[in-house]
Amino acid sequence: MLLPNILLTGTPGVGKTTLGKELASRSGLKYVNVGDLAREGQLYDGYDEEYDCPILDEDRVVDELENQMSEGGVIVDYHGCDFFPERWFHIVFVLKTDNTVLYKRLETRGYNEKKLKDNIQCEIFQVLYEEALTSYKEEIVHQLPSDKPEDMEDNINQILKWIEQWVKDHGS
Ligand code: DAT
Repeated sequence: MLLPNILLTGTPGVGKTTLGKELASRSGLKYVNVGDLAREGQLYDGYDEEYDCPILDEDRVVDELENQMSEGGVIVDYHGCDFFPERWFHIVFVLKTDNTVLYKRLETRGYNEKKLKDNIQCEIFQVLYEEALTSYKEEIVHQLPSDKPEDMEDNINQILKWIEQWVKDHGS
């Protein structure tokens, strides 16, 4: 059976991992966290001193994922989206969280002042939404609210319906 590939993107802390894992368990699609994949395979290209984190080797990430993406049925989670091949994704969801709510979530994570400020600005200026709009066809890019548990439930139900329809439309 043909299954769609879904991209979940947005500022760190908006709820991509929480939504992605729950969606995978309820849809049967496979969940891939690009941050974890990079860590496991050490898919890095240098170190960013300013942000105190390794720099993702985007080409190696793409190579690593190519086979399973061409098979379909993958949910990809990452706080960036401009380096994936456009053809990979059938739909793109950009999660969005109220600044005050996001600030509290990131504070709980123990982010330092600079990292907190940068991520909140990233959310205020809708950086990931803009990146998604310039990287994919506008009609496949959707913003989803991710402030409270009910939002996640609504998002999951909406995406499950979309998957069901996609499968019907694309035959078996
Ligand atoms: P991300 O993967 O985007 O970095 P996450 O899934 O790790 O984000 O979520 C960050 C925190 O926010 C985590 O403690 C779970 C919580 N969270 C996620 N989605 C939520 C929602 N819709 N309502 C309330 N809390 C949520």
